[in-house]
Amino acid sequence: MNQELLIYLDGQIVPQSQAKVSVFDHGLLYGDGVFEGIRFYNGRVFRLEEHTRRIFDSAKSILLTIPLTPQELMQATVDTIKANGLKDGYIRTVVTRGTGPMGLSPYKCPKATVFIITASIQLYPESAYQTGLTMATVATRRPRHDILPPTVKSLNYLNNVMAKVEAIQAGAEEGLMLNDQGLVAECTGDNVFIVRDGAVATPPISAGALDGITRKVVFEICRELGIPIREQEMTRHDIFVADECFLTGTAAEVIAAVKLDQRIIGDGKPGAVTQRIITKFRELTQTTGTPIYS
Ligand code: PXG
Repeated sequence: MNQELLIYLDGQIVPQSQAKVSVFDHGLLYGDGVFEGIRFYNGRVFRLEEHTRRIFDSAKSILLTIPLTPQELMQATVDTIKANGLKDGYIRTVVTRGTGPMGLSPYKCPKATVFIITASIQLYPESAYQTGLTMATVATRRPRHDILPPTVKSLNYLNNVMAKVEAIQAGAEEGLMLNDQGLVAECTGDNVFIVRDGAVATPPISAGALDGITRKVVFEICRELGIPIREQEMTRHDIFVADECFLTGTAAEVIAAVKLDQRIIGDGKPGAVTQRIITKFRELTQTTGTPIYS
């Protein structure tokens, strides 16, 4: 029998079967809320401060008050992992607008709902890291900043979900998303990078990418390894003709992408620069982060 997970819900740690939110919660009724996906490795939460900062930034952008300080939210996160006795896994922190009457107005929702799920995570099989992923460009575009800001990690993920559906229907593992200009923005839940002539490039946030935490870590790694890295506007063509391509995200970590729309990228295998970055990334995840059991 599966042991019940313990969940943080509005200040208490409760068994999964009791972790319920109202059908009147505006997070459910309108997708009105924000979230984070975080990982912990080897007893340490990876980049907890950065994820916490980002959820507070997302909340500020949508005028949502998180009823905890950043410090309290970080403590609640660590406490939830501890309660479950986990060493490696995934965290989903969600802050919704809370319960209120029908109607869009958030001003009638007196208090945000906060919950934190910590669970073990099904990784991509190691073989996916050895062979790389295939991608298809999807018809669904990343929304403009004046439509649904792609920088806000909100509960409104239908754009990404539909893009993922298209990618799967096209027989690919990931969907490449363009912005309204036809420039590369990102994938459905990952940032995208290319390598050409030894230099790494990724689209700017303004192109419709989430300001990914893993993306930031890759900038740090490249600077440390002396690999040139820059933000650059990018078209599908730039990916077709790249020497290497890789994706970054909390769930996917750093993973090569070897095909886009039936064009083989480079020699069709994870490239040397990608491999160096993956090695360094794994070292960081295993040795740095906020200790859970100290
Ligand atoms: N772009 C989008 C649209 C994302 O949702 C990333 C890029 C990568 O950002 P980070 O900060 O994780 O490097 C994300 C992150 C899931 C899941 O359950 C999705 C994400 C993170 C964790 C889990 O599919 N998205």
